[in-house]
Amino acid sequence: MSNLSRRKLITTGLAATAGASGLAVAARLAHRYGLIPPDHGGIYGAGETLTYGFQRLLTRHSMAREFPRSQISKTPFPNGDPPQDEAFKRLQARGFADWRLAVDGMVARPASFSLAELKSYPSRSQITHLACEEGWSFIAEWTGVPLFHVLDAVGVLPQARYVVYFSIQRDWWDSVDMADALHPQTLVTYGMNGNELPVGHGGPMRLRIPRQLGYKNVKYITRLTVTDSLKGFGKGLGSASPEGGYAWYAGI
Ligand SMILES: Nc1nc2c(c(=O)[nH]1)N[C@H]1C(S)=C(S)[C@@H](COP(=O)(O)O)O[C@H]1N2
Ligand SMILES: [Mo]
Repeated sequence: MSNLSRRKLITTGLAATAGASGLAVAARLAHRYGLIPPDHGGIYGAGETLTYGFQRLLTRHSMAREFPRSQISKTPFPNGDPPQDEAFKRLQARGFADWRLAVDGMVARPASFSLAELKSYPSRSQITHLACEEGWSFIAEWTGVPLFHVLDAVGVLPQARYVVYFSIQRDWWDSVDMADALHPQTLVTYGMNGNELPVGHGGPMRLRIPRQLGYKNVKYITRLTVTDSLKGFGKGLGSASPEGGYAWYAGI
């Protein structure tokens, strides 16, 4: 494939998946994280900046496979029990109307989002595979807001390098680098197979990151922190998982 047609394919493919508003956001983020060619604003302009930024993201970390609807698993397997405490049950009884996703750290405008607010953002649905490190997996349709939209809403500062995410289950927290955080398939997910995300699968919201193993897909997320260093979190290994012997980076 010639460079030109490859570029066209990537740009149109992303336009189709991310949508026009997604591309505008991506252009801003590409600029912010240095994903811009040295000649930007020259003869190439904004379109070239976007292509370069996305090519860097894509070559570092390409798109996870998406499946046709016919491949959706009949019996998805929830791993682990949902939170059993009273606080969670009260939130659940009110349809998670009081659930908040707080976003703080290296951001211009720390904020906290309700489920309804996140649902009002542009959404993306994708049929992808969730693979547990223990050897089982399933395919489901996941719906949510791309994490890059949430990050754009709070204004990530230029020195940011990671996004740390925390669950209401205190043992579960993890982090990704900015390339994964801005990846178009990384979703704050609130829907599954056309319904609300079931509590067994992390409802009301979980991170879906289909290019990494199941355990990076933390359920019941309540807080995101943007940071330039992972040293101050837990044992400084970037996640609870390496503390138990699992890799921080679980790319597939
Ligand atoms: N909060 C929380 N997140 C979690 C887990 C968990 O027990 N609690 N299990 C992880 C593991 S090991 C896997 S494989 C996937 C399983 O996702 P599922 O329950 O939707 O099948 O969720 C991950 N995220
Ligand atoms: Mo897992």
